[in-house]
Amino acid sequence: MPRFDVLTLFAGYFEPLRSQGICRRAFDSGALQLRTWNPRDHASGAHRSVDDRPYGGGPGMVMLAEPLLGALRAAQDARASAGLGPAPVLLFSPTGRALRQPEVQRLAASEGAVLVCGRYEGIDQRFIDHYVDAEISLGDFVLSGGEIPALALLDAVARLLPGVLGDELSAQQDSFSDGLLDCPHYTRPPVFEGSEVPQVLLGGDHARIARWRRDRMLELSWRRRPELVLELERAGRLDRHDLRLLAVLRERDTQDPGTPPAGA
Ligand code: 9D3
Repeated sequence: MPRFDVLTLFAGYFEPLRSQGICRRAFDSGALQLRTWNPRDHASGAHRSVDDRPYGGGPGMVMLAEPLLGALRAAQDARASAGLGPAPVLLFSPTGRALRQPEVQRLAASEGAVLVCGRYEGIDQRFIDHYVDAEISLGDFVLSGGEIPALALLDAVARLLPGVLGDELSAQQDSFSDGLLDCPHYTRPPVFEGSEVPQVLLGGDHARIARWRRDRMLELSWRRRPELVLELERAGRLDRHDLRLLAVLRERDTQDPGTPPAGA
């Protein structure tokens, strides 16, 4: 049952999580716990500043290390009082490594973590050097702070918790498809604007359907995210049938260089 302690200047971002959708179910059932901590409550001086101008000059403001440390200590003390062991401290930062599903799976099976949400141009490097275990990014685009990445992580964790999705198969399918993009899906009507549903899906041969889906996952992944396929290949996680299809896809690439997969 993971617990997350979030250091943020904007606790309001996390309220919708408690009141809507999958995450609400996770909180209501006690499968997920969340507490926010505001560095401003640990700031000193008449103005309770949480940021200041950067040494060396330049635009923007930098988050002060001391209020962050005050909030971190309060969070860690509360976790210890709740009988939890030391938790990893994860900072959301555009310079971090992109979040991936294996890390989400590890967190869902753990006691949780302390999540630090940065604002402004960044936070004092000394806080990172002394207290942060890992830096996580959501991808190569610029946000105004770490709150939305933290929400994304919490959502990704919540849907993996037992009893939360209601449909345990969906989470299982994640691990089957682990590492590949999903296949296309179809539902009624059988003909939409002249396009039919692939025949194999209407036939009821479940082994054939499973293989078709796996083939489409591999094919789509090879086109759009070849590095994902190469990763599975290197890890020995493609079966004989996968490898045969991959050989066909590679052959196709050499014959039709019109649409080379990026980076393959
Ligand atoms: C001019 C340099 N900027 C980096 C591109 C500074 C900067 C911009 C935005 C520093 C921090 C931020 C706020 N972003 C986050 O805190 C953040 C983030 C993101 O912007 N993109 C993807 N993932 C993340 S995780 C945290």
